Amino acid sequence: MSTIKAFLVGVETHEPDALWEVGESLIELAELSRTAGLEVVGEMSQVRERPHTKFYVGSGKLEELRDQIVELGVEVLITDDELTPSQQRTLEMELKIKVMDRTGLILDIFAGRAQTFEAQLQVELAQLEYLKPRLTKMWTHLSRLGGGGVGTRGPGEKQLETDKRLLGKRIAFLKKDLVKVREHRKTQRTKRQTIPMVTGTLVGYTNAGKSTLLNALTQADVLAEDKLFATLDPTTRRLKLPTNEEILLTDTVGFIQKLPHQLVTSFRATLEEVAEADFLLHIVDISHPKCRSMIETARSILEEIGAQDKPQFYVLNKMDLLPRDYLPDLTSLGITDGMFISAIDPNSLTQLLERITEFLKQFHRDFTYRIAYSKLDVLDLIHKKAEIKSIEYKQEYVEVHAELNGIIGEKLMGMLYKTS
Ligand SMILES: Nc1nc2c(ncn2[C@@H]2O[C@H](COP(=O)(O)OP(=O)(O)OP(=O)(O)O)[C@@H](O)[C@H]2O)c(=O)[nH]1
Ligand SMILES: [Mg+2]
Repeated sequence: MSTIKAFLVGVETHEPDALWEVGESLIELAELSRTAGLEVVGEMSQVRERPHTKFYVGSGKLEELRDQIVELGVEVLITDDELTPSQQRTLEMELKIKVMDRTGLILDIFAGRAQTFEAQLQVELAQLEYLKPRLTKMWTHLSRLGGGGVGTRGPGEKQLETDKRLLGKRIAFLKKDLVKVREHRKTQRTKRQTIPMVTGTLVGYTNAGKSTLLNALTQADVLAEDKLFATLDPTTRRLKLPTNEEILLTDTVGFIQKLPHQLVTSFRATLEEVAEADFLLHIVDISHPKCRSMIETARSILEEIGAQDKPQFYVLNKMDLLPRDYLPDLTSLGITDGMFISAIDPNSLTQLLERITEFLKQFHRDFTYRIAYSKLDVLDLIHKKAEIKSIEYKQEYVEVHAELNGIIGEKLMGMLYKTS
């Protein structure tokens, strides 16, 4: 099978506190390209104050690019930043090959990965939103390539009107469908919550090992592989802690720098699950040279979805790949609660469970319940969820002093005094 030859190009701007240098960002772009099935044959970068408004790179670099494209037989050029529709069109006209940007590439990977109906709708919506402003340009572009006059209302122009209308219709249709799917999921989630449980979400940079960890902890059967964005759809599994308490853990889509805003918008519902969890397990590939930037990127995405203040426990994964006797300093990474593990080492998993239990204990509180004899089912739940300090059987009710997670404690209280 012959693969498509891709050439990568990036621009380094002089932002004072940039997290990613262009070289590192291009390494990641190469991984994304391979994930999308492309063969990377070369790359080039340029330091500029900002990307060139017409060509993304300067005109001198453009000439170099032209030479490289011929020499290496490049079929597609991929830029490390999102291009404006007109930059993309101009580059295609100048270089006479297909030009894609980082956003288009990520959308492509997502499209190939979406498994559930909801994820498929979300990806298609993001793709169409991305395409919408480009459609106009595409047609003028094509009519120009075909030698047709620009500015006259030729067949291309009419076609464009039709396509734009169809696109608008499809977008509206997808949005409606998504509302329905989400309502259904919300009902499912509420159902799940009838037995109160603490919920945690695995978050972190793509390829950090989130799915591997969920699989190892809960024998879930989630696809984990050495590719970016292996997971798109959230998966929730029960996890039993050493105290016998059961919690719910959700694995979800990974983060990346320059995450396309179209995806953040259309995946908002998936990301909201992150925001609704009681706590986060932030997974980091600690063996990665850019782990510090990955942590910062994940933090800023968490902020964007309003989850920055959730209690967070850091799981510093892949310690087996670190040099012997070397552990990075956690305080310099801004981490207070965290632990080094290797998701492929069962011993470190046992220790991790103990640490998670300990971490969750900080949210424990003392509760006093007075339980009418007609509500003994709640007493049953308290037995399962709490450490019982004392229990007294009085004439009218059972009085229980117990220590348990504050969120669960409140939920149980609600069940007890619900009038219906
Ligand atoms: N050496 C080593 N490899 C690991 C460890 N944990 C995960 N991996 C590997 O890292 C790769 C990525 O793991 P995943 O679990 O798919 O990562 P993820 O965070 O779910 O990634 P996305 O779904 O893409 O966001 C896989 O090839 C795993 O086998 C570890 O502790 N040590
Ligand atoms: Mg995954």
